[in-house]
Amino acid sequence: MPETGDIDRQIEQLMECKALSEAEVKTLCEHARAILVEEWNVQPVKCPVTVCGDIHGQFYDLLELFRIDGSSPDTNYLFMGDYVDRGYYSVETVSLLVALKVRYRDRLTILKGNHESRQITQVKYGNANVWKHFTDLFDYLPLTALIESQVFCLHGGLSPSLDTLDNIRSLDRIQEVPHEGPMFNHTNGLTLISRAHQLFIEGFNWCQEKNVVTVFSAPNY
Ligand SMILES: [Mn+2]
Repeated sequence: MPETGDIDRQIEQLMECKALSEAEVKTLCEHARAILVEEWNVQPVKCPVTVCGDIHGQFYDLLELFRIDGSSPDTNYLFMGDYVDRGYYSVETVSLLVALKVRYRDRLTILKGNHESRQITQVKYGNANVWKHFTDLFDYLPLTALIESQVFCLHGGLSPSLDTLDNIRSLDRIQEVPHEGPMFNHTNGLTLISRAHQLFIEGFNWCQEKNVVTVFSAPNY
């Protein structure tokens, strides 16, 4: 693991929206991979936690989120994917979240979104090596999280072929999880599914008789 001083300096720099060097990104991604490989397809998360939707490179809206709800690590965060693309600051945004993950692994959970993949991401991160370091790391991001065994969180939705959390636990990690099935909450003793991916101007939307909430955290998208 990195020297605390080094990673703290990097976080400070990233909070000013200044990108890391290629060498720093390489090391950071190596440290992050060692942490993420230990995490689960259904990563357990404890309360209290603030759950966030798509950020899409909107770095200053991410800072605003930290301002409103408390900075990391004082507030625990769960991000449900889509850190990159579309906004101006994809590299800075994903670098900051990964650096925070490396520094405060138990305080921050970062899930995989559909943009965290080689095929989908449009950003080339300024430099082919930096792009490779990040996209190689994305393979290790957990697919879903489970808050206090009750609130199931994921980026998009569920495949109809998945009925239980154990189905997901047994998945090969490098996979997208599409649409959801209505019996899922009841069968798994869940109270709520929380997902991102879909734009709602208000930032969130309830559906399926309040069994599902969509969270979208990129304002003025
Ligand atoms: Mn998405």
